[in-house]
Amino acid sequence: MKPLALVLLSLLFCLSQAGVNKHRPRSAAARGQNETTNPCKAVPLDFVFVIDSSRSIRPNDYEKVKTFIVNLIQFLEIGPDATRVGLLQYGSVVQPEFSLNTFTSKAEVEQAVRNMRHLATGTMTGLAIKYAMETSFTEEDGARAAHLHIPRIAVIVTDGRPQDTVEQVAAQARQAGIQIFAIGVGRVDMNTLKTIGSEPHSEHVHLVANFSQIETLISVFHSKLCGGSETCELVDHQCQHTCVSSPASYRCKCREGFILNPDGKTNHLYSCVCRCRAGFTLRPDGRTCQSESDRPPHHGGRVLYQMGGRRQSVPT
Ligand SMILES: *[C@@H]1O[C@H](CO)[C@@H](O)[C@H](O)[C@H]1NC(C)=O
Ligand SMILES: CC(=O)N[C@H]1CO[C@H](CO)[C@@H](O)[C@@H]1O
Repeated sequence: MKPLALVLLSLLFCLSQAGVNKHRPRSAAARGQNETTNPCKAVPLDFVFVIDSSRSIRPNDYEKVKTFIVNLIQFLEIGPDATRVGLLQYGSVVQPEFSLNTFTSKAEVEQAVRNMRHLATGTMTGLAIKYAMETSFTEEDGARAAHLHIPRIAVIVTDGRPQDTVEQVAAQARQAGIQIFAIGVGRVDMNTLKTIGSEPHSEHVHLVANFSQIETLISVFHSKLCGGSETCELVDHQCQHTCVSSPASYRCKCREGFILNPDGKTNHLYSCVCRCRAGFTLRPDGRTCQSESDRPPHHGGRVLYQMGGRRQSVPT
């Protein structure tokens, strides 16, 4: 299909760009200048970092996490009408550092990240996800209204086993429309990461050997958030047939012969129903049309009218 081919092409383009960057490393500042002005197609996001600040992280590793965050935000366009960034860290408790509406510029966010202090306590990952879902992604805390379809993204960085349960709360957060990237560093259990991250896991769940390796994920986020990505890929769009991206939003489209169900969602999906010709009405199943004048046949066979009122006999 054409749109898919386009997406794949732009993804390839972005990946090859990331490859070029790897071979010619530049300073973060130079990268920031280029990537904010140049290749990143700026889809606005509500973007919250959830950072493990437990005791097991050594001080210089904690600095590497900060560097990772600072490098990642370089290719986001940050502003009240563009991408908003929030951050919380967690140990035994959740410590919100700044909300989606705290800062209006990249420089401010960067400064706040550099000023973060290591908590060096426990690993209450479930509690942190709960906080993100119930507080960080609310309109009071600066998230934009759900009907605007601004992608809600949480990036969780953790180095260890949670001391609480994460499975249920993470599922709730994903169901609430938060796309979760789970990044594990070191001896993290891959299955735990998978219970946190969104599907497909190949894109959302990443495990690296140590904190030096976390930088390798920058190119993954670059290709995900820039260039090739469109709103439909960044949100859980819930279209039954096709999702069509527009800047900062999307609409659902139905295949030929179908229209969007005027009643809205059924089973959490923007469902598509058969488009009936004049003189035909939709049957309750949503997939067949029925002539307004026709009476049921007397002998054998039910008569159905499908796909725009074309007549089709089905043997009984
Ligand atoms: C981090 O992991 C990589 C890949 O396994 C390894 O080559 C590197 O030496 C490690 N770095 C540190 C500081 O342990
Ligand atoms: C397109 C663009 O902004 N290119 C710039 C990338 O960064 C280098 C080094 O800072 C500049 O010389 C380019 O003009």
